[in-house]
Amino acid sequence: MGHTSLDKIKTLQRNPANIRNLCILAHVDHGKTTLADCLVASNGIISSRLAGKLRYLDSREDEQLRGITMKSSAISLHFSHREQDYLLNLIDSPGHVDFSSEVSTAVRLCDGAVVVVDAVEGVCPQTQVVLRQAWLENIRPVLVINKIDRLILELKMTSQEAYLHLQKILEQVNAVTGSLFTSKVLEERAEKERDEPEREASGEGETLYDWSAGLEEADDSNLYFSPDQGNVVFASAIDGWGFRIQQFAQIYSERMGIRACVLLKTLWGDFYLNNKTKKIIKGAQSKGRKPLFVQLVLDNIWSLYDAVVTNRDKDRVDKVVTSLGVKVLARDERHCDPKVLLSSICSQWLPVSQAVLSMVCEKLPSPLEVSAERVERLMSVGARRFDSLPERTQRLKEVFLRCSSEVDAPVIVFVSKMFAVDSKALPQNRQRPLTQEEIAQRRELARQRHAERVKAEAGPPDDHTSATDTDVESKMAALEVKEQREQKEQNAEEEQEEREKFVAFARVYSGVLRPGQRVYVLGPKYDPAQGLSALPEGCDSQSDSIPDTPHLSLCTLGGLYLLMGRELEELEEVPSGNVLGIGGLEEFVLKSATLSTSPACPPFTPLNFEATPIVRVAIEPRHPSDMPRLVRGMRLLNQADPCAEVLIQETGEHVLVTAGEVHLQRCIDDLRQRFAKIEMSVSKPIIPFRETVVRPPKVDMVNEDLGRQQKVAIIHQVKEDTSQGRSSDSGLVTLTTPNRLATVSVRAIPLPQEVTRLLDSSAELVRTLEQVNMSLREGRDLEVSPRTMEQISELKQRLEALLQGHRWRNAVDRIWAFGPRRCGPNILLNSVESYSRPSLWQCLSRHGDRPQNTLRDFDNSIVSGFQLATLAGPMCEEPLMGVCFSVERWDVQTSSTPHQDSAEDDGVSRDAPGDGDGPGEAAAAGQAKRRAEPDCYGPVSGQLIAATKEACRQAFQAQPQRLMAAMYTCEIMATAEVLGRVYGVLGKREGRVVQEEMKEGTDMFIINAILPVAESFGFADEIRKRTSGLASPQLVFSHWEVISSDPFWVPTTEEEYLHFGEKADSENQTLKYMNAVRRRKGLYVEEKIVEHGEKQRTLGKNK
Ligand SMILES: Nc1nc2c(ncn2[C@@H]2O[C@H](COP(=O)(O)OP(=O)(O)OP(=O)(O)O)[C@@H](O)[C@H]2O)c(=O)[nH]1
Ligand SMILES: [Mg+2]
Repeated sequence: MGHTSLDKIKTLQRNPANIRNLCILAHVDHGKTTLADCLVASNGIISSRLAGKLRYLDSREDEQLRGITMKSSAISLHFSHREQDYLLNLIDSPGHVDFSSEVSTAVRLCDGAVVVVDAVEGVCPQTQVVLRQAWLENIRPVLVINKIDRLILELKMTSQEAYLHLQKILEQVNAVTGSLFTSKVLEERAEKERDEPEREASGEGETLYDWSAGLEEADDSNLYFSPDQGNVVFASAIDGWGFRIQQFAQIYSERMGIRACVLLKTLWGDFYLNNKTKKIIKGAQSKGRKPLFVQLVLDNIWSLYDAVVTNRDKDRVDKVVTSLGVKVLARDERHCDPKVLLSSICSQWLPVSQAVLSMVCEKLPSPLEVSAERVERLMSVGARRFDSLPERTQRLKEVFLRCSSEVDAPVIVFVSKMFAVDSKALPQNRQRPLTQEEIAQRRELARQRHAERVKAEAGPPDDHTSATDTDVESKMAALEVKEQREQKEQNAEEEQEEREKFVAFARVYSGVLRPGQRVYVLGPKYDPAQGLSALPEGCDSQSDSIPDTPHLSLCTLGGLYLLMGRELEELEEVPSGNVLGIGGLEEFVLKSATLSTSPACPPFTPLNFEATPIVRVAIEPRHPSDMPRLVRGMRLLNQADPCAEVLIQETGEHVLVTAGEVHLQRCIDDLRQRFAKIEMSVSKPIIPFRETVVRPPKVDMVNEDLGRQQKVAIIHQVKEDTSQGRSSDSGLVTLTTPNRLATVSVRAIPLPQEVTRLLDSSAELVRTLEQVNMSLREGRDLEVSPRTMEQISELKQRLEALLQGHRWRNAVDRIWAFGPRRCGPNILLNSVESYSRPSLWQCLSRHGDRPQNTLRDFDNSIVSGFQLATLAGPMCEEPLMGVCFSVERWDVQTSSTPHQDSAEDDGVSRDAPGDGDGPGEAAAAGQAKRRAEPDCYGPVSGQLIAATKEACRQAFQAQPQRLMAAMYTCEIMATAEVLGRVYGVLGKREGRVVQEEMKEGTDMFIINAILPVAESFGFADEIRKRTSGLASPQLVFSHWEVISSDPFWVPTTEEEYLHFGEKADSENQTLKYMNAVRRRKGLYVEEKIVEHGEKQRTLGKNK
């Protein structure tokens, strides 16, 4: 097939029934880009000889160097199938975990996905993740089992073994899909039951729970991958072949005279061919016969590989070539690499592009077939219910479903990411080829000139010719001047426009998009109800100005582009159902957005990101004067990457947060070479920690029971004790505000681990709960889906179940707030006896029977103080985690005249222990002034915030403090020989092996391990080096873990003195971590650099 013309694609874009938007998903290195190459080659964009070697869609230099894809990129292909022309908008996605956010951006724009699985490695962690992502976005997957050549050449399996192996892989994939399906069905069933609670409440007798009931009813026939359904391709992308069993069913039905539909049903499965009767019979395995699939399909492929690659048997090759009717070029035949001949034969016999693309056309839905369920899910942001959206918004669902390109259809577009392109790469800036006319004009001039010269040489010129000559000369001169001018203009423009241009990666869901069109940009928090009421009736996106509406702005679209891998082509219009690039949005869209001409359109639900950005580095320019360029560069980077975050920390550092080491490297390269173009220094990765408290230990450092021993000396024993506010033994800290009007007593209690984990994983839900409460307080009812309500009540129940024991009696109802940022894994508990405030869970009770408690004045100040205290702890100003602050006393005096006499016994801590934070000092300074002017403390609320914060910090310090480290999980696949070395590297880096098992059918071991993030830098590289590239781990953030050693530990018992000596200067890992953070943040670090110099010298000599 030749290169498809742009006009052809434009025509195809208008027929949504024949458009397929699809992405290729898989675990890293399973061959997505190689497969994409084969598909691209089928359109003549690259040569089919280079398909698989070029990796055309990996257009970045570092992608080619590292051999992994780092961004998703799209290309539009044309394919003819059953006399119909199809347009395929194909998106290749990366498989490396660090870039899984790129997968999310790709999946959102598609209706279907090609899931690729390596035939040797089978289902890997990212395979599961991408299947889940496809499932969450409601897009239909088809399967390609790739790299089957490895079974033949690498694992040297027989065709029979390969068949069993392939069967197993298929089972694995289906098991993943099955579990996703089951959980969904059960969820729906639970929802249905919730919708009918009344009936059940009045139900006669007891209802028996039969959880499988929903499963039986649900239709799962289309769900699973099965070769006879036509949604599985067996392939080797690198050798260019691939097939569905349909192809073989067709061939053999003609050859053997068996109906194709019968063959189709039996080609994959436990069937064999009885040679005598020529009948297909079940039970191949029990009778020890070759299954049909082996006999009719695999054996052919195996013998081809045998003839061409293994034995290089020329006669047999010739025979095969003739029997298959393929043409082989002589140079392929003579080529020293047998793979060349192989792929030349295979790509004609069973072209992989044909198999995959026909499967895509048949099995993946067109934009017209988008399901109502998917539309509703896209349109209902967060906790909002679809049916609570305004009427006009709900009507848009029809528009979605119709995918209409009519004139009056509103435009709806979703931008899933912004990507940077060199401005020179934009079609309008590209050096365009000369048009035919221009070429003709130039040719004519050159010809004339030549003719003149010849004439001039031949004889003296007469008047006539000289006139022509000058004429031509002047024309040429004019042309040259014009060219020069153009060139100059272009250069000036280039200099000015050297910047990167952003193109939005988007899809049109309805209407027709045109360049220069004006559309609304809807931010993620835009509320259509609010927008509709704010905008006057006749006002639409074409109006010049619109009333100020929150999260809504107007913009004019720049150019529209067809995405062709590395190139962009300009388009005059893009009808509904297509994936495209949009220029001119950089000022309006940060990372993703919804565009529409109708203010009734809701913003689409945010993308599901699987990766948590965790690796952070501080960046500064080499030359301080480059700072503005760095800031601009970082802003651009933030826009260009769906997952990277840039922020300026309180300390003034410019910080870049990325998903992992590879991602970090890519971001830094981008910053250096594209966005900032300056020299800069990058700090070592900043490792995040959390601060927490634990129960006092029962044993000392040498595992002796603390109760039985006498403390020998308490020299270093928490010195601050004396300097603190009224802190009793049990850790209750009481502070009074400087104006002595309010007093709070706070105690810090460690939360049970499960509670912390639950809160950490439910942050989103807690945030929703907070929003609901906020709106209740403001007196309006937020429409929340029953599902969310159910989740909230479930959270409450689980908390109740986890918080047992007398200490936690009624604790869940007494929760005052979560923090930091109102949704973190710390709890503020109301234990003030005289204060019963409205419960956090009041949204759960029905409207009528909500208790009418009111908030005390300054309730919010306590919450704010708590938020501040949990945001940065006293150990090294990292956020807290798993701490409960129980407020046991809170008195507010209403009198506005402060009590002057008792200033001396004021309980406020004056010397806040070593953390030099603002409020403590402010309070001290305040006190000095106080006598002079009684009203100098500022608003009471502010004082109370400071006092609460300080009380929380001191209460925290009164407990045994610990750091929590972020942990990665990683799955390492390694062969038995290198297993020992993998363990060695893991051990050195304080990793723990959780599980180790052998992968069936291979000699690979799969090791599951946990590794602290702090020790992970360079881990992947080290493993790769130590195992000569055989093991390659992928690190995924997993959880937070308390580091058991106490950073403030000093020996106190006799045993400890015996073991560690008085100085106890053995290594304290936690202290090291803590001091490293403090040093980085410019906080005071208590360190003795040299102590007893002579002694150390003697030690050194003796060594
Ligand atoms: N033996 C064999 N190797 C293959 C096949 N397909 C791809 N490969 C090789 O597998 C490696 C990875 O291929 P890619 O296409 O880059 O894999 P990918 O899935 O795009 O990788 P990421 O984009 O980084 O996730 C390359 O070295 C390919 O040559 C195949 O069918 N057989
Ligand atoms: Mg790739």
